[in-house]
Amino acid sequence: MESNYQDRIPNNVGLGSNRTLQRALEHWQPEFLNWWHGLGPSDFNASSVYLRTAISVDTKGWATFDYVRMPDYRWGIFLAQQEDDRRVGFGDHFGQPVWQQVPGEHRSTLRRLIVTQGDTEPASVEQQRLLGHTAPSLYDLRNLFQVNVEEGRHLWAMVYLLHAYFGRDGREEAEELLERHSGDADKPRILSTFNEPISDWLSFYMFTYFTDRDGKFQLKSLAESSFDPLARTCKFMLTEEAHHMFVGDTGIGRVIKRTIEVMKELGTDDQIALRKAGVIDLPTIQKYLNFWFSSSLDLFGGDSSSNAASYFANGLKGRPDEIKYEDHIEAESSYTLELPDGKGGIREERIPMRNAVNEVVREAYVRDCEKGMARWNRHLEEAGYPHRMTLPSTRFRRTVGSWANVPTNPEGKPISAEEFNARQDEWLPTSDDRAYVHSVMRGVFERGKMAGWIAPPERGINTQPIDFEYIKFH
Ligand code: BYC
Ligand code: FE
Ligand code: FE
Repeated sequence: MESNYQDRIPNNVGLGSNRTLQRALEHWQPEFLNWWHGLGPSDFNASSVYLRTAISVDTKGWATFDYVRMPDYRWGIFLAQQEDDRRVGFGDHFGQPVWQQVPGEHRSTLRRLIVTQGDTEPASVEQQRLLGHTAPSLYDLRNLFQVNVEEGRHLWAMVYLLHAYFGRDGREEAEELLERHSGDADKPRILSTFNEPISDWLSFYMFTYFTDRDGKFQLKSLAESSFDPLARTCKFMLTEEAHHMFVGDTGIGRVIKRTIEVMKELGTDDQIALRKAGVIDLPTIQKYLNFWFSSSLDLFGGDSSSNAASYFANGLKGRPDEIKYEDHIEAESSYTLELPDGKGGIREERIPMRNAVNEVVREAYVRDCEKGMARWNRHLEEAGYPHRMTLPSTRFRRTVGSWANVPTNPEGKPISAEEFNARQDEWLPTSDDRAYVHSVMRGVFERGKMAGWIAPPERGINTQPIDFEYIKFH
């Protein structure tokens, strides 16, 4: 299908030839813009931002860079190219042709998966809406807004599916995606992490590293779906996701790098001295990491899940990179879970592999998270410091699954609730830590200047220099 960039809603789905759908989406568009103005980035809507925009899906030319006012961003509907003769890749229908329409018996389940995915996208924009005021540089401010407009586009992607394939129910769900709000007492966002405030840039980098990475794994799982339009939508979304995780990965790396520089200058790792010098000490960074990693682990769902088993059996949602697995049916296979034994120890239990899909995906996620650790720890090693950043155990501070509300230490050893309460200030950000981190967050809006708590990036965006005018204020 041709990309049509001139339409009011840029798309490669032939929207112009489906008047009913086009009209429905054109009706939703002002509601989206209304939401953007009310709950999107605060105050910077008149500024020109050096942004990339998706204009087509071919590998070379999908993005163009230009100055754009965010409300004028061309939020479009783009699906990856349809594969010829694509077949169901896993589960009970393995090998059958994929579906171009929603099978009646899977309608409500698919709708729920799409709504859950769609709900996270505007949620993250809401969570990040005030961060612009405290951006450490124009480069970072631009990256924040790039992430925000693309999460807005991801919402469009899910809303397109709801409108195009789910009739009136779908249209109602699309409205509700703009009615639930992050942290709202009455109508919160669906998944836990998306109701946590992101009120400082250290949290933003942790979120883009850990939570956008959940996005990567969930999108990869949905990209395997037998419902082909969903698979193609998610495949294209993944190309945008890489930059979001890059922002987190390099952001955390730059914070650590700056702290090391000041540790060297001062010849100390003393927290009080480092805080006096305006940088974020390593134990505080580790606490933020513990918080966002453990929260993001919950997003994979229960470790033993009959939902996950039926998604897999029915071909609705698979495993990332399904092709790498030997057995695509998994009807006979099993998986060993480590569970709390209720007496302060750990016991093993074998469960059917299909019920363990959430856990299998979570494991792959943890391995992916470790890559950043290795990069950040290289900075520490090269600087000659023994300190290392570590991922806490997947049992630590969980609120979903078998380990939910089982107190453990960061190494995953079950401990008493008293011990957890007594020691949690060593493991998770305290109100003092948060107050300190907030105190160093002050907007730096001069070209090429960088806040004192973070090192400059190694290079700019799209081969531009680091001191490029990434934002023009008006
Ligand atoms: N918070 O059977 P279970 C992204 C619910 S991030 C609250 O284990 P299942 C992005 C669960 O819904 C990717 N509730 O669940 C990143 C279920 O509810 P019901 C988002 C939770 O279904 C950054 C119940 O607990 N995409 O794109 O196997 C910026 C039983 O659980 C939570 C998706 O999530 C939680 N953390 O797995 C922007 C993909 N966890 O049925 C964007 C779509 C579980 O009892 N969603 N529950 O009412 C799914 O595939 C699944 O819904 C889940 C849960 C993987 C989330
Ligand atoms: Fe997204
Ligand atoms: Fe993202």
